[in-house]
Amino acid sequence: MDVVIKNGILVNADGKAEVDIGIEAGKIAALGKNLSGRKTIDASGKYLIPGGIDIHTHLETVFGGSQTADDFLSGHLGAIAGGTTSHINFCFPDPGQSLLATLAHWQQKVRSKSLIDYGFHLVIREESHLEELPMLLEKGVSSIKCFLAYKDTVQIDEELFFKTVEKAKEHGLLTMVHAENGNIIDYLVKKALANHFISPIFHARTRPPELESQSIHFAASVASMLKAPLYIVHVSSEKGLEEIRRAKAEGTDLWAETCPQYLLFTERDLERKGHTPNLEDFEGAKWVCSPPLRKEEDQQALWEGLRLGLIDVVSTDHCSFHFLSQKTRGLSDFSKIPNGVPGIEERMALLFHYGCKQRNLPMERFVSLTAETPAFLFGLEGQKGRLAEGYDADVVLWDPNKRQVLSVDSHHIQLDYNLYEGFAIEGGPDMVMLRGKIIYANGQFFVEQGNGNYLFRSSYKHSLNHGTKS
Ligand code: DUC
Ligand code: ZN
Ligand code: ZN
Ligand code: ZN
Repeated sequence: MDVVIKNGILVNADGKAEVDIGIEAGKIAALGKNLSGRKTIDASGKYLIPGGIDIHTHLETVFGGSQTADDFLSGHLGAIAGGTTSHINFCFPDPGQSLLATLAHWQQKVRSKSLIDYGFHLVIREESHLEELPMLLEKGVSSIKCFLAYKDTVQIDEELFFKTVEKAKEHGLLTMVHAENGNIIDYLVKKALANHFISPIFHARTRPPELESQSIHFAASVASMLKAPLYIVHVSSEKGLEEIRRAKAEGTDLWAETCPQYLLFTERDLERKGHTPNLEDFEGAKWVCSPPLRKEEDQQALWEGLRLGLIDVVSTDHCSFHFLSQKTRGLSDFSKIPNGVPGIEERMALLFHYGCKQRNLPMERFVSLTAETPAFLFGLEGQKGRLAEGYDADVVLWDPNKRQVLSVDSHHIQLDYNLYEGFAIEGGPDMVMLRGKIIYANGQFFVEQGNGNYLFRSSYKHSLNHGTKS
């Protein structure tokens, strides 16, 4: 073996084991006792988990007219420092641009910067995109995304959504949906502004949870009618989760995601007072994302949903905008605050601390939510998301007792604030390995730009036929 990792507790979604990991040519070559190799790593007192997979990121993206603060390079630095070794980013076609041209453009953008492995979901914006769905699997793209919100920009109508889910199924693609009723949100926003309600809290007040649950209900009904698979991104509310529960109980092939911000903040954070001169009342803009942050009962319902398996994936929706130079575009109009929050760096540690440590979320479930189920759904089964023979040796040596105080002063992403500033948590990666190579250890990076591989993904059907999940 090239490398053997000894004395750790290996965790997969289906169990834990005290075994050595033997690595050869970037792959896991053996799991067992008393393996020997040219190099040995001691993992005493640590967990060995599969590298995190964040399947919901917006790096190097123009969204709502603003360029995200993080490009692929800074986003990947943050990802690595947090134990994430693969991600899938959204590619938005420009109006009139084809899906294949969009994909080529994004592959070009990331290539020279990448530190970790990356894939792309394509966003469906117009009817002409349907013609290209049969070509996507050949390009290694097994998922597409539809927006039912963001009127007049990326929102599509119900008819195009229906046709997309129908054709995606036919061609082995998984449809993802941002489920909020964009038409009614648009009306509520205009009405609020006409009444001079301009501050960040009105972002939440104009996007009530009913507009999420109604939209999830619609999307799930389409999936049910068509017997097609559907993935609901960033479920934020108890009402939304109720729709997930109902659809799953009826046997719809539906999968749901939530993100750390919905588990750890509430709409009260939109009313925070800050310390920045002249912007004291605008601090809450840092927490503006869509769907918006909700109430404590929603948080509790989401934690319960994680435990019960109603929520299948925790990803981030990492979409970072600087506070001073970007969020302030909405100083006198909350609807102009760029929508998005960071998370790619903190996702794993937050779920570990607030989930595993504070709420007894089993380690197996942590691994399922952060790596194995994302890999399974998004066509990486057999490659990533598990520590098993033949899989890529993406191994994180996770120290359950590592103390961290999250701060803008120590994060690796490129952003002028940290959403979790001052959070004192326990747990984090000591060492991160991507395809058998140590890329991060004890706070130091050992990786060069261009290191990442394009994730050529297969159809979700492949996972259903061969997968380890039932
Ligand atoms: N919501 C956000 O907050 N940012 C990016 C996209 C989205 O749907
Ligand atoms: Zn979204
Ligand atoms: Zn309903
Ligand atoms: Zn998103």
